[in-house]
Amino acid sequence: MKTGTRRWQLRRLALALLGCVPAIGLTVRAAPRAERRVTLYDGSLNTGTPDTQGFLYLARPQTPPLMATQAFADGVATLTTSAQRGDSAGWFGRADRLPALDRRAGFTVTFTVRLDAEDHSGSDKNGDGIGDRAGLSIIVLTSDVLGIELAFWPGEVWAQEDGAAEPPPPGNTLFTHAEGAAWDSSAALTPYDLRIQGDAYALSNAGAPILAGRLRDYRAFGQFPYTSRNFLFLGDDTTSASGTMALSQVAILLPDHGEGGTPTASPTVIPIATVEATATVEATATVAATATAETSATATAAATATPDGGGTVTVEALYLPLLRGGR
Ligand SMILES: [Ca+2]
Repeated sequence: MKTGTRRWQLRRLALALLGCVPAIGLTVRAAPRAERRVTLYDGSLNTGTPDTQGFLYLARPQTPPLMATQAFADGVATLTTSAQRGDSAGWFGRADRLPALDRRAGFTVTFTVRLDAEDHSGSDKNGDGIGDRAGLSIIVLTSDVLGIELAFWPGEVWAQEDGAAEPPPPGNTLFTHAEGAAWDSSAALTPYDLRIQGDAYALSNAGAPILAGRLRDYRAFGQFPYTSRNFLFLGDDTTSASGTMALSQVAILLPDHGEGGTPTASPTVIPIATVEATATVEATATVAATATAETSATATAAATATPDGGGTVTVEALYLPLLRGGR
């Protein structure tokens, strides 16, 4: 290779790495990783709340009547449980829209949220003086069930610990405050990237790291959703905290193997232990004849949630097992 050619190529490589020119034609280059984007919610489409796109909205009161609400205006969806702490409510990624969340291949959940209010006072479950619940949480569970639940407070984002059981006794660690980082989640609608790769997660904002740690195994909880595969939730999943959040987009970025923008439907497997609570539903005719009870339950959730064009549906048999009732 002529020296001049090599010099030109090195210069081009440097520019390519800086993003100034395409890296085409180089013998050595940082190959751009093909990525596909599965959009689950894009508020700018102005269709309404996330349950008009890739999510289900489910809510339940600890003590009726339910006061949690979702709303939509100007491209932004809002969800509030602030009126009644015992209410749980949130958006569940639809099983027929979620791609397989393969942690070995790696994927990124990108979401844009703002925390407008949050109260977790009195939520210390293990007596260490630190609250263990949050009014806004995101749960991501991969195709082999390992995953991460991140909790948002106005000044901190932190991870839920796993373990064999919940406290008490105080030595139990399941669903207690684990690693956290100071972070202002209330200042503005903020885009987050939650990268899942191998055994680890990493949360960042515009490339700046916020929090990272190991993936957790929450299966000791023993029921939906923590024993599910390919699961995504945003909202308030506890009766021990409340919050108000704004959400404008959610998408999943994953390696492109030629699927294009249409995700492959991946069944969400809910263990038998949770099926009994949801098996009374009636929409099994809408799923394949070979559907298992757990698939029926998921499909029914979708079918039941939109009978009247988007109104809030609170079907006891449906939502009862979906959140951490009584916690
Ligand atoms: Ca709550």
